[in-house]
Amino acid sequence: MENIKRILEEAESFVLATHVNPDADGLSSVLAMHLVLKNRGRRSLPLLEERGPSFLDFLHGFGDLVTLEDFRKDSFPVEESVALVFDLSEETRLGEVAPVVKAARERVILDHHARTGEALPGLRMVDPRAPATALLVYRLLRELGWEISAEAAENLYAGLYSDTGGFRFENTREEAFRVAADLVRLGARPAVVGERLLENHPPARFELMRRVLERREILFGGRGVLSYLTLKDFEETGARPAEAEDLATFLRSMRGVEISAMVKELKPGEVGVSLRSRGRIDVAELAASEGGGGHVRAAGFRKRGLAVEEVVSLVRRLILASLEAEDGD
Ligand SMILES: [Mn+2]
Repeated sequence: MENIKRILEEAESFVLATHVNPDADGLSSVLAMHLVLKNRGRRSLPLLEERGPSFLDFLHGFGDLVTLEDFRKDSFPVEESVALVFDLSEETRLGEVAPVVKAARERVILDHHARTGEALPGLRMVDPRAPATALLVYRLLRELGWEISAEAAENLYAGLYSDTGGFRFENTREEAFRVAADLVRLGARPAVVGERLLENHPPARFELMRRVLERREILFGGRGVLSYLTLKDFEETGARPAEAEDLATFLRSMRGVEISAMVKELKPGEVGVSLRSRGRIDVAELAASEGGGGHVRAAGFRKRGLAVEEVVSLVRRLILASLEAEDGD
């Protein structure tokens, strides 16, 4: 911690990065730190592989994000900078941004995931018990005694709110509420963040939901549920697969469901599967048996070279087998 504090206090310029397909926690951590650094007169480059997702465009500083495509190497002293990396520990999760992060003179990694792959080299502030990386950013800023503006506070609140599922997941402990209260005191607006995160879906998503509901298959007397989307669905609705991201969670929300699955055709020859459980069935184990991974309640895997219907059959068998096994316990 002392090393990390010293580096942050001494460095003049910073490259900020998060994982590919950034979520509210990763992006809010980047942008909160970016605003704080700017306020302190430091140079900060919040760098993304691609344009940030539009559903997060309410985060303060969103317009400062730089995509790799727009990044001009000669305009920023990367080799003299410190790279701050948020919400990931593995180099592969950085995607195309990895070479820039590795070119920095030092790296500081803030993360709350249990590491699975090869670690990105650098100083680490990692706490798998922390509900969000945004909370680690808050801890670090408090340790440094740096001012957190209302805008930075609202970003951090959005990350914390999102990764705790609106303060309802098991990772929500006392500290999450204490930090949230302090962020609100500093100027974060819960109603604004809640509305932007929960009630701001593109119309195309509702057409996807209609199709998902129409095709839902109830298994094992309502203890399992399964649905699917094809590339044609995404083409016809104009929605991207990212907009179907949490539909497996949506299916799990039906009373009595213990395990849910969404099968999505991502590109020709590639099908993704999202699995959700209420906790009695370990979907990380199920996903691992198919070469994927995740957590007990949320996991996934990908299949190449199989048609959507074939993957649907495979997932149906997996769900039925896991519910039968659980019945036998
Ligand atoms: Mn996170």
